[in-house]
Amino acid sequence: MKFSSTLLLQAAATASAAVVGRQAMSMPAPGETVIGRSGGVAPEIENVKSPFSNIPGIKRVKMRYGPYTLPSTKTKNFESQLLGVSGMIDVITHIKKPCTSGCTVVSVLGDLEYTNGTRALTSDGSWLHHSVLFTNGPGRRDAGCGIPGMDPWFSTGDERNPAYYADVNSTIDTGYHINDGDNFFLYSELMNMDPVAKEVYMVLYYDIVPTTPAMTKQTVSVWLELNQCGMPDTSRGNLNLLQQPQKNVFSELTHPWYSPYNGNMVYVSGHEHDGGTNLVIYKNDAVLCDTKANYNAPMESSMGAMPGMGGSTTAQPTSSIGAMTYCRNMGAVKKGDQFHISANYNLDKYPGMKKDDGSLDEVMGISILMISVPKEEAAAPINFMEVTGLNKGLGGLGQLPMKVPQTLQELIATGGRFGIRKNAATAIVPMAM
Ligand SMILES: [Cu+2]
Repeated sequence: MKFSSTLLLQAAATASAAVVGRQAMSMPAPGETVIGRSGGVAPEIENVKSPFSNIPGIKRVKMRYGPYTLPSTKTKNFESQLLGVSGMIDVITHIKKPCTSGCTVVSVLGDLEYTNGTRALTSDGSWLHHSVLFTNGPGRRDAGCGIPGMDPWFSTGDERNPAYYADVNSTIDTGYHINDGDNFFLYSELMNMDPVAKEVYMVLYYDIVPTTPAMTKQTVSVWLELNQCGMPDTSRGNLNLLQQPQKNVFSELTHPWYSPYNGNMVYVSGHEHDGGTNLVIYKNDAVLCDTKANYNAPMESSMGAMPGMGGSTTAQPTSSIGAMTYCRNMGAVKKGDQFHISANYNLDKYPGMKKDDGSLDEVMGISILMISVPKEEAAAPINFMEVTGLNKGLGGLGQLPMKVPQTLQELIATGGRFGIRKNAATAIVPMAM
C-alpha cells in the first residue's frame, strides 16, 4: 500500500497502455448530466490572504488542478468493475508548482471545488478520499523507505487538515524547499455518492515564503503507514492481503522506522478510514502523538475553521470520520530513534466503508512526520535496512549489500518487495506546465 513506490509502478504500468488524455478524463459518459459547470469558472491560480500574517513575506497561493469528472455511481469504470466501488476515480497528474524559481513551503491545505469555485463537500456527495503530493527532481527521495525519485510530502483525506513544515508561530528558519528542477505530481482518489456525474477540481493552498540564506535547515517529510516500505505489519491476523479487516476490533502495528536524522519534529498527522478510533505514533515505544478520529465533527471542520476559507460545513452521520487531530512541535529527534504507528479500529462501534457487494473495504493507517534537519543532513544516505529496522532486527544481516533501485525499471523489478497497491486504476493525465 506504499503510495510512493506503487504510484511509480502504476505510472509505469499505465503510461504505455492506458494513457488517458485530459479531455477524456473530463468527458462525461453519454447521457450523463454533469454538475458544476454553471456560474462561471474560478481562476486556476489565485493569491489569497495567508492566515499566518505574522510571518514576513508570506504568501498564500491557491492553485486549482483539474477538472476531474466524478463518475455517476451508475457508471461502469475500472474502479466499479474491478474494485467493486462505484463513483470513484484514481488519477495521477503532473501539476504546476506554486512558485517557478524556488520557494519554501510552510503549510499546505487541500480542498475540493466545483467549477465555479464553490466547495465540493461530502454533504453534497463529493468525497476527497485521498490525495498525495509528490516531488520528483534532483536528489528527491522517499525518506520513509530510502527510495530515490519520488518524495511523498503532503497528503490529505476528507478531513482536509493543514500540514505544517515549520513552526508558523516562530521565525521561519526551515520548511519544505522547492527547487527549480522539481516536478510535482498529484495522485487523487475522488469519489461521488450520487447518480449524477460532477466536475470538480482539486485545490491546494500553499503558504510560501522566499527561500533565504538564513534558512540553514529544511523539513523532511517521512511517510509512515501500514505495511511500511512493503514490510509486513508486526501485528498478525487483523487484515488480509488487501487490507480488509478480518476482525472488528483491532490494533494494527507497523514495522518500525529508524530515523537517519538528527532534528526537530515539526508536525505529525494521522489518517484512518471509517471504523478507526485513533492512530498513535510512537517514538521509542512512548506515545509521541495520539491522533483521534472525531465522528461528531462536521466534515472538513479544519477547513471551515481557517480564516477566509468560507464554505459551509454540515454535520455528518456519526459513522463517518469528520476530523483527525494532529500534533505540532514535538521536540527533538536523534539518529536511531525508532518510530512505529498503531492504527486502532472498532468496527462494532463505527461501521466501516463497504464495497458495492457489502463486504468491508480496505482500511488505512497513515501518518506523515515532518522533521526539520540541518540542510547538509537532509541529503545523508538512507539505507532501507536501517530505516526499516532490518539491520537491528536481524542482527547484522543489514551488512549484506542491498541495492537501492535507481531507475524506474529497477524500481519495478522490486515490485514484489515493495508491493503493488491493489486499486491501480490510475490514469496519467499530462498537463501543460
Ligand atoms: Cu485512506
